[in-house]
Amino acid sequence: MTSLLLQKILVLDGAMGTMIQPYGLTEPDFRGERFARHPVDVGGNNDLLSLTRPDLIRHIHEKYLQAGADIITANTFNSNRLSQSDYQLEHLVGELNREGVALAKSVARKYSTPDKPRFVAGTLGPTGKSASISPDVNDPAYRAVTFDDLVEIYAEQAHGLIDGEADILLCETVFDTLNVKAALFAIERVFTERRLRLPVMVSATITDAAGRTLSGQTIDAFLCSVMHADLLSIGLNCALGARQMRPYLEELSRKAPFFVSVHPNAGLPNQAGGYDQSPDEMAEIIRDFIDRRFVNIVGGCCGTTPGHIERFARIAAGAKPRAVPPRSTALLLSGLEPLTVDESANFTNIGERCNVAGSKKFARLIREGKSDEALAIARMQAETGAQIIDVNMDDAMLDAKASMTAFLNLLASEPDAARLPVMIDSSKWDVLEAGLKCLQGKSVINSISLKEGEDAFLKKATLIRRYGAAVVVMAFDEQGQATDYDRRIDICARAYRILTEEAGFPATDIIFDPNILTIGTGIKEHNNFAVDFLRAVRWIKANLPHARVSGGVSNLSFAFRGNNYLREAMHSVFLYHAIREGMDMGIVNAGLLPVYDDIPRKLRDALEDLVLNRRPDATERLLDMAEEWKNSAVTVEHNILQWRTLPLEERIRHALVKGIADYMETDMEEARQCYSPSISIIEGPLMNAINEVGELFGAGKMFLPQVVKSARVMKRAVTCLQPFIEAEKAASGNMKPAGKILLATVKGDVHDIGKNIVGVVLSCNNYEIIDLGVMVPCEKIISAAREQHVDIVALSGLITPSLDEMKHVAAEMERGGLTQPLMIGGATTSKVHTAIHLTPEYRYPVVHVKDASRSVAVANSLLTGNRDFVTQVREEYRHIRESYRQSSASLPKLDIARARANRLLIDWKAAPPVRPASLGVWSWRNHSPDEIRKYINWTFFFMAWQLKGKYP
Ligand code: THG
Repeated sequence: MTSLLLQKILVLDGAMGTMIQPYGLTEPDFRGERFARHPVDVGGNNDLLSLTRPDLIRHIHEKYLQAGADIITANTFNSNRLSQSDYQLEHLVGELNREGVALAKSVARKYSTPDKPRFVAGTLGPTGKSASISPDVNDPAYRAVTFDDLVEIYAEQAHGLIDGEADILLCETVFDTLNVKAALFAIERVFTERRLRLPVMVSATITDAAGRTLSGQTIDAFLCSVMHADLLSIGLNCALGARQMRPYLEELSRKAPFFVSVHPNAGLPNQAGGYDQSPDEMAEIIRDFIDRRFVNIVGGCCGTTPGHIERFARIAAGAKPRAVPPRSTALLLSGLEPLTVDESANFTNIGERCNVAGSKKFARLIREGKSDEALAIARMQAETGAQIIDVNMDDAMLDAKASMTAFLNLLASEPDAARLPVMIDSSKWDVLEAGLKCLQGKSVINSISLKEGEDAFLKKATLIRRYGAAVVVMAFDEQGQATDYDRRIDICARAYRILTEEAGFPATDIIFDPNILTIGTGIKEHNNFAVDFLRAVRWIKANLPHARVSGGVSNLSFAFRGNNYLREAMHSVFLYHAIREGMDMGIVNAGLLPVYDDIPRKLRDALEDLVLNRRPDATERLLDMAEEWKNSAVTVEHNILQWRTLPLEERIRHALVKGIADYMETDMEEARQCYSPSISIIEGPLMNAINEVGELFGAGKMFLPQVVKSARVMKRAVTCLQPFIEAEKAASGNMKPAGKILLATVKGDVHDIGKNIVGVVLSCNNYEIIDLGVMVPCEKIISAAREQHVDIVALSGLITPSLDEMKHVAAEMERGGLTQPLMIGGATTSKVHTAIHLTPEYRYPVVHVKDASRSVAVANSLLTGNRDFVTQVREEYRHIRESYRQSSASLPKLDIARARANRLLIDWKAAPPVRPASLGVWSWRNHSPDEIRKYINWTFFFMAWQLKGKYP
């Protein structure tokens, strides 16, 4: 495989879902005879067709092989326990994978020649659940699926794919790096168990205008996170069209030490959710990627056909492939963003404050369960210059493992802090491992050592490697802590040898900590501790290539506890020397280090005497001086809080945009003194601020986790105000609710942030909300609507399959004789889709609601029986239908089939996780009004406030 890729560009196949659609399969087709009596619907479960319609799947593979694909993907994208459980078909996972691959293999063999061998990639999709984002707005630490769950799920799938004799494993459409890290972990385990190895490809999907994955990582942070794995290739697929992918592909291409693949959608989705970039158009963009030597493997995702693949194969033939750059010798880490630690980085600060053993305040907050305030400590460190955050939960009074998991999960919801890599600090292996299972970025384990001998050391190192983390190695061995120079360097040298030679650990991912021990204790044996550390740093840097050196700096000054200024000054002096010796990073109280040159000369000299052990009476002299400097400490915390002095509206804005909930209670209390009635605070300053969040998101200046956080702050503000709003309502004697609205995210869809916001906004406006939650089956919606006598039914959905489900609900409401108006909202929904597909199904008003802030106006208009409104909407939708009919009539025949297929995409491969976010670097300034209109129509994000009033 590798030798082939060194010579030429390989061609991957195109979409499966798009090709299945034109067959117009119905429920009985999916069931076949074998599943005729299966208790639940299986329609739309494309992977099942490998068993019930192998003829059809074989035919599609054949088309792609004829078009010239070198690699075809087996029909196994959703053949995992999690996705199949939606159809109660978990027990089929092994068979689906085995048969899916075997089917593809039998066709590939037929087309394989010595000149052009054909390969089958067993594809592993992302599953529908995220291991690093909470689906519950109210509980950011909650996870719908864990790393351990995913490892089992993926191991099962990998076994099936290997049983079917796949040539390659392809983890594609990665929207959450933690999910794919679990997949890679599982695959590695399976390879080890089965004593074999297959090439592994990983392909991520970028879903937002800021160029990030759904879980918030930039593309280079993503690359760092999976660089530990032995990959054949890394690449991008799905959500963005090829054109929008270009800058991210270019970046991957520049940095990735693997082959690079790309298989984009056929352009951006159109108004109806289909893809219509023609083979010619798309081929031009692919040609540019090839000419610029960005890629080694090209293919297609949603909406691409054998026609596309044929064009790509022709361009790829004879073209020069991209050259793979060598691996970096830097230590590369990541949170949501990447961090490079190398000679050019000077010194990397690791924030020490999220440590229950190192900060009384943090320990108290964790013990008392004040997680918001504990998180604020992480954020404060990031703001004051920490580049990595050390987290330590080792406390006798805590369940360290549970606390580590809870805090890291919570930290993931705090984008200002989650931007940074985490250093997981514990003396217990199970705590370290629990931490590794929470972090999508590339983290650092702090620490392991030879304390328990070589076997334990090797075993841990191997696992750390599999999890994809870097490691701090303390200078300890079976005899204990190294305190003198010789033992410090001997232990580090021994550990280095074992790690690099026996564990296959890359030297770049090793960080030595040759023990920063306390000086100035009055004990003579301690006097040379700092000097020995400095010498050890120099030796390690000169003799252990590419390894880094770190240490816990505050340990140095324990003897001067209570005199913070003196301690901080001592740290600065120490670091000044240590950095010159080559120390790369240190655990410090970031933001509290005075500048070396700013330390008064007299004090600095005295500190230097102590640190460098220049005179025997250094400690006494410093103690004499200590009183003088006792209260000089200046805290930085003061500066960070400057925004608190801004006027109220600006503070509210700041809190929402930055996602800071800490002061909401105070600010809302103050707002209530200035605004009356209380609801006007929501309608005024809060809505203004959230609108700005929407605009920033639209402009790519914020990314999803940040927006989610702002939504949480909004919710917190609303919670503060709610009792007052209700009291005011009661006082005004207007207790009668404006109406009763049923909210539900439709079956097959778990997204509810937008729906929850709509719920809040409506209930603030006196509506009684009955929220049925997510994944709500049609029957439940209809029976609840009947039994609870609701006035309006509101459906929400974020992913493409929800469009079909909504159509189903509308039809069933008609059949069930319901009369309530229907409101439609959510990312994939659009006015066009509503007009074309939903209105014809239901005779009562069906209205698409563009964003949460419109929901009140729409609901009011519907319930006050505003005839004009309903007539106007009907009229507008009728127009949309007509012009749509005309435009599709003018399409050439073939395209109609394709357009129809595209509109009805139902499988995951064909469904980007977040449609509107898939706009990429789209800037409205560069496009014609027509394109802009198209953009607007389908850019409905759950908070599409960004577009309000800005466009034609
Ligand atoms: N090497 C490695 N990891 C480490 C250490 C190390 N982790 C823990 C520790 N040492 C580094 N972290 C700290 C954190 C805080 C303090 C010292 C080291 C500290 N805290 C104040 C004190 O104890 O006086 C408490 C201040 C407060 O409560 O606010 O000094 O060496 N690999």
